Amino acid sequence: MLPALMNSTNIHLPGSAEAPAPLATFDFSRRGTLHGMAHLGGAKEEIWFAPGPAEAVTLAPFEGAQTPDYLFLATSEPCSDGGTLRKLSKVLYQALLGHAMTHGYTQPVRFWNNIPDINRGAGDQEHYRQFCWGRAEAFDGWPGPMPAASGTGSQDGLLYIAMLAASPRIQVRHHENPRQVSAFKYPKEYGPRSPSFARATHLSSGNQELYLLSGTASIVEHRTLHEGRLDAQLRETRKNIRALRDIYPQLVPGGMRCYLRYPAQLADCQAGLHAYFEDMPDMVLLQSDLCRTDLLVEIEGVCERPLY
Ligand code: 3EB
Repeated sequence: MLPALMNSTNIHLPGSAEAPAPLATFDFSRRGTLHGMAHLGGAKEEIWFAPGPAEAVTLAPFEGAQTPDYLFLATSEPCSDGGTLRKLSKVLYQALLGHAMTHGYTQPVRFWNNIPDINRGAGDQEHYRQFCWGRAEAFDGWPGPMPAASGTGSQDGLLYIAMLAASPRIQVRHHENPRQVSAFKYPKEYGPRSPSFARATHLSSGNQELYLLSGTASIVEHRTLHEGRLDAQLRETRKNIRALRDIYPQLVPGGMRCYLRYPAQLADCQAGLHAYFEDMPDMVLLQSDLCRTDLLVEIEGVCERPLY
């Protein structure tokens, strides 16, 4: 592969026949990357393209871009305690869902959440649980289905939330994982309100399609398996990803990300990725805390049509 191509993962959203335009860029070098050593032949940034034209959008406090088919909005807000996190998550999600509807992008298709000090706080005060509570309150008034998402940590005191939403022209299907209880049906032991997301979301338009996999970890039914064992968690995660991929067996992995909790486990993680994810050679590896303290690793990404 050409070195120039390896610095960036390009993801193509389905839509009209117009030429692709950049809709959203995730710059990993600015958000907790494990520097050069962490990359498995992967990329320093991930660029999402959609059929154009694209124009910049500001809907305070969100910034992003829109094309005829898609709206991308994101914001980073300082937030240091659990109670504020719950309120802020509710307000931001309500605003995002509102903007999507008002501007005609009536189908949210993916959220990305970076939660500051995600595991701080005891019991239901834990930041992740407070975030889930506020997010669930926002979805209480939402008639539509919940889309794919990832929920990972941030270390800079900022709550980052991004939304990708699609126009009614795009066909959107949400999927659950037969090996797992739906996150929105997790029992109360994981928090007062369960996480609001689908395991995967499939987009199609004409003969184009893209399959978005939520953050996927070593969870079977609703329990974390293989506590403290990175290799076994990676193997279980592969089984969960395989179960999602089996719904669209014609698609192959495109841009994939792997979040690793402990940088000291980098070499073990790379060995596991090579062993169990050999068909995902361009995976980006990022250090991040995860939503359950017993999770060591989480993988998300997209599946796309094979090039040939
Ligand atoms: C899980 O399966 C792992 O709260 O948005 C994965 C993807 C996870 C998304 C979220 C959380 C979220 O429960 C954690």
